Amino acid sequence: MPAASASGARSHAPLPFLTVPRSRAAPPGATPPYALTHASRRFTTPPPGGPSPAAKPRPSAKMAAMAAWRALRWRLLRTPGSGPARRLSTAEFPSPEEKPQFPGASADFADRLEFIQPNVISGIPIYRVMDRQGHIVSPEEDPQLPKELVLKLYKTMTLLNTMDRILYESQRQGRISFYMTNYGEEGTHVGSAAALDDTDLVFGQYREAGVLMYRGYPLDLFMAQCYGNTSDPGKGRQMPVHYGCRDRHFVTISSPLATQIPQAVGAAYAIKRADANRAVICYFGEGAASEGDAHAGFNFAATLECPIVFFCRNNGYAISTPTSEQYRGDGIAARGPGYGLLSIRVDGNDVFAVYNATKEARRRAVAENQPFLIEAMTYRIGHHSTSDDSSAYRSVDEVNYWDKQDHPISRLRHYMLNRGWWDEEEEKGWRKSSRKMVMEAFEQAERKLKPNPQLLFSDVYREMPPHLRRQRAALERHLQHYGEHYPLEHFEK
Ligand SMILES: Cc1ncc(C[n+]2csc(CCOP(=O)(O)OP(=O)(O)O)c2C)c(N)n1
Ligand SMILES: [Mg+2]
Repeated sequence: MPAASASGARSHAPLPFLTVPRSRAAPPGATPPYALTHASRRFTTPPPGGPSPAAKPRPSAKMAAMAAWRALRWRLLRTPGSGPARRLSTAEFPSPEEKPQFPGASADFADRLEFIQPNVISGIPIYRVMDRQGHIVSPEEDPQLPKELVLKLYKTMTLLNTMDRILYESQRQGRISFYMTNYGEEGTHVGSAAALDDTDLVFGQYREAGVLMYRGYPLDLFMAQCYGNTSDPGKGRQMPVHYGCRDRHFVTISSPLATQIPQAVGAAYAIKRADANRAVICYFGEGAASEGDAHAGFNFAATLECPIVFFCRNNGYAISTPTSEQYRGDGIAARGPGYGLLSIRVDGNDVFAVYNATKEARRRAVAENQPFLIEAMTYRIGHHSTSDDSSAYRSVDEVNYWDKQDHPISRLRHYMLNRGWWDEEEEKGWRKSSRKMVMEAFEQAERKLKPNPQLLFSDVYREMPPHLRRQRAALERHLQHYGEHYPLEHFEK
């Protein structure tokens, strides 16, 4: 049984990450191991102490050149930073004539024409800790989190759900311009956020509000951002849900898909160079994983050996495109080994499975400077955004299944009820008080003024360039002439 510490952390049995070989190091103290014998024209390991002078063959010029090349190559491969990460050993390549020597692959020759099946890695299992009724499946995987922490997970997940309902409705009533709900994906946010250190740097896509909420971002600021009011740190210049918070190490969301991936890798590389004992976590949807930036990010993270956890939320859809039309391989986890990433697939609706996988990936990413890929399987219960109507491309029955039978919040609630940590009364009380908190923040945000429109032009350049000054003056003139057509009374003067 794993031991639980006071903080709730525990020592893990190794999780089933799909492994990829890192440097296959030569044995310590190894010397260029090849000696040429005349008879076989094969390279063999010299006996300890080296071959006797009498036994030494007289190599031809060509063979001597080959031997010299081998020795040089061996030295190069043993020099850190030179050549591929792979190291050759005599055991692997006893015969240069029969074994491939290409620097780009570690493989044998094949003498039959055979194409590799696309799904060599297929049906990657989905790691889980809890079943749908909230029972722990195998006790050795139970993270044994203390009650207070489990309550925090549950309260964050449900608070996020309540905030989503209210902001979604307020968009429908025309009070805010846009919104994206997180319904059904609360377990991926909160399970992963709980497994991170507070100073680990988060790069999100846009559907990870629960990560920021878990870090204590106040409801007032969520609302201020969505309303674009004077309390919004972004001064109303971003669409709703584009949160960001320097103090909580959460990089501001940007809409173009996957741009966060190479940025996150760059940040992880900087962290590695600073030896900062921190990790970067980069969230993205399975749809964003089809972007070129995802490839670039994965490959740079692997080759530069960066302390980063790639966290893919595979929620079944990229707007209206189902996963069945997005890829032909086995999801996103199957891509990991191809890039050299340690990879795992988890049940994203099982908050403990997400927690365990992220905790271990984060620990090893920092300790070993290597990137990890987690594919969290989940389901987007809401429409993609308020600009989408998902009834056009999926059935109500499909959505109902996830909402009623496989929801991360009800699974955790079952667990808490099973343990006697929660009851119906507490549930009712919490639902009521959390709704009140959200409503208060919402009403306050709505009452506040919007930022002065002139702020549209600031904060990009230290000194405003002439073209922006001209545009700012043009806006001012426009509002002087036509101001009565705008709700200027709602804007700060
Ligand atoms: C580069 C780019 N292309 C297209 C879009 C439009 N777009 C916004 S979200 C989205 C779907 C993304 O799906 P996924 O990554 O699976 O995330 P999910 O919405 O499912 O959480 C698309 C195509 C965009 N924002 N950026
Ligand atoms: Mg998706």
